[in-house]
Amino acid sequence: LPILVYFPIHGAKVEWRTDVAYGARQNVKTRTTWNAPIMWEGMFDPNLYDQKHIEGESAVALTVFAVGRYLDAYLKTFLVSAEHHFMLGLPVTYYVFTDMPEKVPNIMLNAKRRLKIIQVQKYSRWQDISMMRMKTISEIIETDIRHHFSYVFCFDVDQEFKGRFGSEALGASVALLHAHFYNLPKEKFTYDKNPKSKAFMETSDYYYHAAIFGGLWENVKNLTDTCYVNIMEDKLYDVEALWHDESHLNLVLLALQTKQAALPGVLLGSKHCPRCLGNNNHSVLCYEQALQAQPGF
Ligand code: 2GW
Ligand code: MN
Repeated sequence: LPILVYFPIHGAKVEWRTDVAYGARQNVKTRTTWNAPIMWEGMFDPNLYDQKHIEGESAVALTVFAVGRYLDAYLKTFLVSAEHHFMLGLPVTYYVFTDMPEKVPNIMLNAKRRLKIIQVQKYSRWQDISMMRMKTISEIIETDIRHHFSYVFCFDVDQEFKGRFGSEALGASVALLHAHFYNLPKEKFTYDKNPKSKAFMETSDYYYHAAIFGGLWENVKNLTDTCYVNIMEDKLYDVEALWHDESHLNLVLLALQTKQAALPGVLLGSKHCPRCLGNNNHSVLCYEQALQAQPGF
């Protein structure tokens, strides 16, 4: 399976073992056209990465949401399998977001690993449960993660680790090629195609799966901020991207790839905004106020 694409930005360097890659498999793209490494199963030497990151004590935060029935259905399997496969040997803290903190299972954790439970509301629409993760992740990076960790990875809970997911994934910005689309022609990619949505895009090189993304906290903060602002901007106009947060993620990764990412904290603004009416005060507060008026949110 395709694993991860790193976006080498901010001058980050990733060591690369092409000898292993070419020995193991032929005809596999290991670089994007903008020169980001594409990491495939079996093409790297885990010891090289582990040596560097265990010595450097690279600390990793993992965010996962288990709201409503997803808690009983998936959380235990996710966490137990992560303890077998995710960043073994490194300090890891799981940030579990749920509406039912008392129901989070008790898991035996390896040394240097912790679990924090944070209560969140349960949005009535599942699309909002999924999309509003962007806001919550941005907030927890700001208030907590950035003070303790260099890296943060954000996961869907309906997943089980079946093999190593280790320090080779510690790139500056990391995204996952969608397993369903990685071998399909671009025309099949399900980007948002509604010009009214902030997630609208025509074409790109890959279709990314929002079930896993991560990197240095600064980059994940920028990414989640931008997605959140675009999601809220859509709400003001009463549109929703085809695949929700995943559509927004794909747009932001395209922007990153072409170095046109919206800067952190830059709000797109709207002269139609009911709060500021285009008087240059447009901020996240506008969205909060507008949303209170939306039924069912
Ligand atoms: C989601 C859909 C339908 C009903 C319930 C939920 C739900 C999601 C829920 O009741 N509780 C909950 O905690 N979630 C969280 O949102 C959970 O962490 C879950 O993994 C995540 C995304 O929902 P999920 O896994 O059902 O969506 P997928 O697997 O169809 O995923 C892709 O598309 C989504 C947007 O439609 C997201 O972008 C997701 O990241 C993608 O993998
Ligand atoms: Mn999922």
